[in-house]
Amino acid sequence: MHQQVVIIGGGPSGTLLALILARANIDVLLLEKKPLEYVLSRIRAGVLEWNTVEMLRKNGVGTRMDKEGHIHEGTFLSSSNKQFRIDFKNTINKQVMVYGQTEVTFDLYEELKKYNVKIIHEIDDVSIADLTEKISSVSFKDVDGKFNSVKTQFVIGCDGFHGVSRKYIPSNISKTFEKVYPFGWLGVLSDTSPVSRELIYANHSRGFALASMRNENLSRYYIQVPNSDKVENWSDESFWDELRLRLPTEASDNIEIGPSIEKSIAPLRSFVLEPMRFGNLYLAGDAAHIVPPTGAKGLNLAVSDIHYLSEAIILFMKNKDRYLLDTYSEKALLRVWKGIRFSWWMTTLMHNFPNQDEFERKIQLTEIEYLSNSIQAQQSFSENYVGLPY
Ligand code: RFL
Ligand code: PHB
Repeated sequence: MHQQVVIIGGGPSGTLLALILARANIDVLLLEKKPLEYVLSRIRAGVLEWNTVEMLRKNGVGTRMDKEGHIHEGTFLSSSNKQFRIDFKNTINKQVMVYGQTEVTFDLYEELKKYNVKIIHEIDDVSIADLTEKISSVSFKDVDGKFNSVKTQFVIGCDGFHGVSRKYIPSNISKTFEKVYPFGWLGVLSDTSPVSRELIYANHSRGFALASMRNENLSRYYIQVPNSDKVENWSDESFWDELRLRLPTEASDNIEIGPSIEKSIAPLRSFVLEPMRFGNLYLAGDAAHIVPPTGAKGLNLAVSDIHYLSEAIILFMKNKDRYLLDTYSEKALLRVWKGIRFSWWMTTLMHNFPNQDEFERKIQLTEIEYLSNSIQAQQSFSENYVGLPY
């Protein structure tokens, strides 16, 4: 088998790239480890930067998002049970879209059907060879246990943080940067109406909490928990009790509670691998970098990688011009690091750190108070949250 491009991983970055390339008449094979139903049931991100919205629209996957998604012109932050609002529209005349990653992924898979893109699910044991030759090869085991090998000009690693493709960037030419935070997020999805019309990021001495949503009848909440905690330790009742304590009073007084339909713990980590390319292998999204979810940047950084990478592959296929391919890693990383910085800053600002001393706590509260009163600080927050330009 021969393909112009083989993409490993069918999450948002892999499917978006497959769609953009297919629309440019480039021959793509998409390999995904999990069954489609599993991929489509993962509950993840909820906030899309405006650049992400435009990328989806431009590639024919904006219709349902524009109908069912919700535009937010601001967000609430709180500390010590008092909330204030940062207005994206007033500060920088921009906005974000609240539309679940689950929905984005569904729309991408639906659209891919129109372009006859070859997608193979439930593959395993992927290995890559000949990355510095003109033609490379990708081998994998299919669902029937049969081994396959595909020759290709481009291998794209979109297989997330636990994927295999990152390991093919040799350690003598690469460097990793990592920060593991001493807490995780316990997330709950519930068929209840959201407590607030916009998100609330709450700093509280008991730990961080986030009130988010998917639509009028579906809420998504998170609370900070220690890394050692387990989902089994949290009944629905204990989750709601803890959430109520951490959210600002005007929200917690009105919260609607109900049974959880999903409950999981995600660890928090910042991670970057440099460079994002070796020979014919290019990495994009979580395969190359991870952010803590506090700034809502992960999915959005995956989309900006795909913006740069798709332009580079299309330019090469059209004109044999390698310039954008050769500068992809550098260009993508410049934006990635800004997302890494913002999500680290927001995580540090909003969470309760074990062993945090009184001085550090005072600084944290002072920074939140500064943010609540300074239009300049709010402009900088908005600019980063809504998404820096490509
Ligand atoms: P994904 O989504 O992890 O997809 C990778 C795909 O590769 C497959 N795979 C393999 N396939 C073939 N062979 C192998 N060896 C493979 N190994 C893995 C996997 O099955 C999977 O289908 O990476 P991608 O596409 O780069 O997308 C990244 C985003 O999913 C991620 O950054 C976001 O979900 C992060 N994130 C958020 N991002 C935002 O922009 N806004 C948010 O509000 C936001 N909230 C969140 C989040 C992530 C969270 N968790 C669970 C970590 C909230 C949470 C709680
Ligand atoms: C979510 O709705 O899942 C969500 C929203 C904002 C974040 C992280 C997660 O910063």
